[in-house]
Amino acid sequence: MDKDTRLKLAVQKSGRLTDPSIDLLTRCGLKLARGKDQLLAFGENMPLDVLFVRDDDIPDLVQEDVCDLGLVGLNVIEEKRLALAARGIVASFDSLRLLDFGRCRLSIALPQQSPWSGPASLDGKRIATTYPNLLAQYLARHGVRAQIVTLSGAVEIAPRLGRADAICDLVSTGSTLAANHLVEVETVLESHAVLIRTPVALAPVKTEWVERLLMRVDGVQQVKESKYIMLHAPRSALAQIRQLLPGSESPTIIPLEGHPDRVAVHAVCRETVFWETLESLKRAGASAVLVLPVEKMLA
Ligand code: PRT
Ligand code: ZN
Repeated sequence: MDKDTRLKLAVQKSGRLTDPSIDLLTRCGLKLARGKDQLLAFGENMPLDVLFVRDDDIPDLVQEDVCDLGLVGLNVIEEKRLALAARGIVASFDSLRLLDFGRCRLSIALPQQSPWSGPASLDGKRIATTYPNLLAQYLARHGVRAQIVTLSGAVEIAPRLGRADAICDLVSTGSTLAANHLVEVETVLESHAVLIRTPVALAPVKTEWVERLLMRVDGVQQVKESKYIMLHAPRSALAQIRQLLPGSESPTIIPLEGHPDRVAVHAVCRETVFWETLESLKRAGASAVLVLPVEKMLA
C-alpha cells in the first residue's frame, strides 16, 4: 500500500553529493526524520522517503523500480547506461532535471612529459579508469585502439605504478592531477548531478508529488543567483537602467510622491549582481540602491 502512496528517492549516503542533495531537498521544503539505522529517512511533511545508498547503486535502484527517484551524477548514469546496453538491456531511468551541483568532468590525463597531439596519441596505450564504458565509447568515437585498464579507485597513481600510460578520471579543481604530475588533455564527459526517475507509471498521488517536487526544484535553482533590486532613478534614465539590470524581466516602476521626475524601480535579477553593476547603475543616475536575497520563487 505504502509503495503506491509514498515516493522513494535514492540519495548518496556519504560522499560529495550527500550534503548538496539534502540541502536541495530541505530547500524544497522536505523535513526528514532520520531513523536509527539512518538508511531510510521518513519525510515528515511530504509523502517522500529518502533511501541512503552508495551512488553507484542509485541507477540500479531506479532501474529495478525499488526507488521512484534518484539524485546522482550524470557520469554514473551514463556509465551505467552503456554497461546495460553492452548486455542488451535498455536503461530505464529518465533524467528529469539537471542540477547545479556535483559539477565535474571525466577527462583524459597524461603524465606531464607525454607527447599529445590529439586522441590519436592514445593509440596502443594503456588507459586506467573506473569508467570503462564511457572511455570505450570515447575511444571508438575517435577511432583509437587502446587498452582499457579498469580499476576500482586510485586511478591517478596508476601511471606512476607503471600500470597505465594515461588515465581517464573525474576532475573538478584539477589539484589531484597536478599533485600526481598529470596533465588534463581531453574532456570525455561534462558532468553534474541529475534527478532521475523510473519510467514506470506512478500512482496519481505520486505523480502529483513528483510534479510538485520538480516545480520546487526549479524554484530553488532559480533563486540561487537571483536578487531583488530596489532603487530610485530619474525617469529619463529608465531605459538605460533597465538594460543594466542583469537577467531581469519587466521591472515594477513606482512613482515617488513629490518627485514627478523620479521613480522607484523594483526588479528580480536572475543573474549575479556584481559591484560593477551597482556602480554603473549609480553612474546612470540611480540612488538608494538595495540588493536583497530572494528566498523562494514560483513562476
Ligand atoms: O561511496 P560512494 O560510491 O557513494 O562514493 P564515491 O566515492 O563513488 O563518489 P564521490 O563521493 O567521490 O563522488 C560522487 C559524485 O560526485 C561523482 O560521481 C561525481 O558525479 C561528483 N564529483 C564532483 C566528483 C568530483 N566532483 C571529484 N572531484 N567525484 C569525484 N571527484 C574526485 C576526483 O576524481 C579527484 O580524485 O575528487 C578528487 C578531487 O578532485 P580535484 O580535481 O578537485 O582535485
Ligand atoms: Zn561510487
